[in-house]
Amino acid sequence: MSKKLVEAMADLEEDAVLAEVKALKAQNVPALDIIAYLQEGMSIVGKRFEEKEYFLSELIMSAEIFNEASQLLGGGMGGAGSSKYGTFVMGTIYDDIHDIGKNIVTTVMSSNGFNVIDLGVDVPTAKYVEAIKQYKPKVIGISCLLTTAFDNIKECIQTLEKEGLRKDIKILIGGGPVDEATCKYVGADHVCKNAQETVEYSKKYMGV
Ligand code: B12
Repeated sequence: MSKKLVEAMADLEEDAVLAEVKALKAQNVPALDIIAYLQEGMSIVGKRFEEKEYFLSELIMSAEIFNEASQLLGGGMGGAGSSKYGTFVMGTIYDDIHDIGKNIVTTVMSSNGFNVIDLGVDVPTAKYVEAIKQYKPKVIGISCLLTTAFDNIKECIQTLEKEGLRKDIKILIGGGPVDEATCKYVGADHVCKNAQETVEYSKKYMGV
């Protein structure tokens, strides 16, 4: 556990974060472990924002530092792998523009051999419907960081059911505040806490 990296991320100490990421990388610490430390630091940023110790400017800064740090990891998270498994359609639900976690998951899924279709952020239900008809994915992912957007996921999944598109696909959800109760509430199949879990679940489901 790199307490130093978690704390530097939480305190928004950009230089210290980048130096620690470089040091961990030099020690061959796996990129996904480094991401997990950064993610933990980001949860502390979130808590401080909730407690009004941080404001929107700090949230924006945290996103910039996180993105810079993950660029240092670059190839470590895997580049575009050859797609030997099924298709995975991924997006952030409408009204939500958080995309750091979504981008990590799509990068890691792609480098693990899935054909990834990234629909971006603030994705309306119609775009999921269109993508499922066009790409026929086996698994779809919906990212959501805002509790106020949980009902949007529910609406999206209900629409997929009405359109007859739900039965052959598994729907994964993820993002900071999403948990088992959310999963049940919105009618998804599974909640994943990180990218590796998403890869493992998808491989298992697709019989890989
Ligand atoms: C950075 C950040 C921002 C940045 C986002 C930049 C960007 N490009 O994404 C900016 C500044 C834009 C932002 C804006 C806002 N934010 Co904000 N933000 C955060 C923060 C601090 C970190 C999120 C993050 O990137 N974490 C790091 C990544 C790596 O983790 P992750 O997203 O959880 O992803 C991992 C897993 O969850 C999983 N995963 C993620 N998605 C998926 C999807 C699938 C399918 C699967 C399988 C797995 C998976 O894999 C990922 C990798 O391990 C969180 C705090 C938190 N605890 O999450 C608040 C937080 C999410 N934000 C919050 C709020 C309130 C807002 C604003 C409303 C603030 C405002 N007043 O304007 C706006 C909303 C804008 C909008 N309409 O979306 C609240 C939400 C509270 C709530 N109850 O809903 C939080 C929780 C902070 C807090 N504690 O108050 N935010």
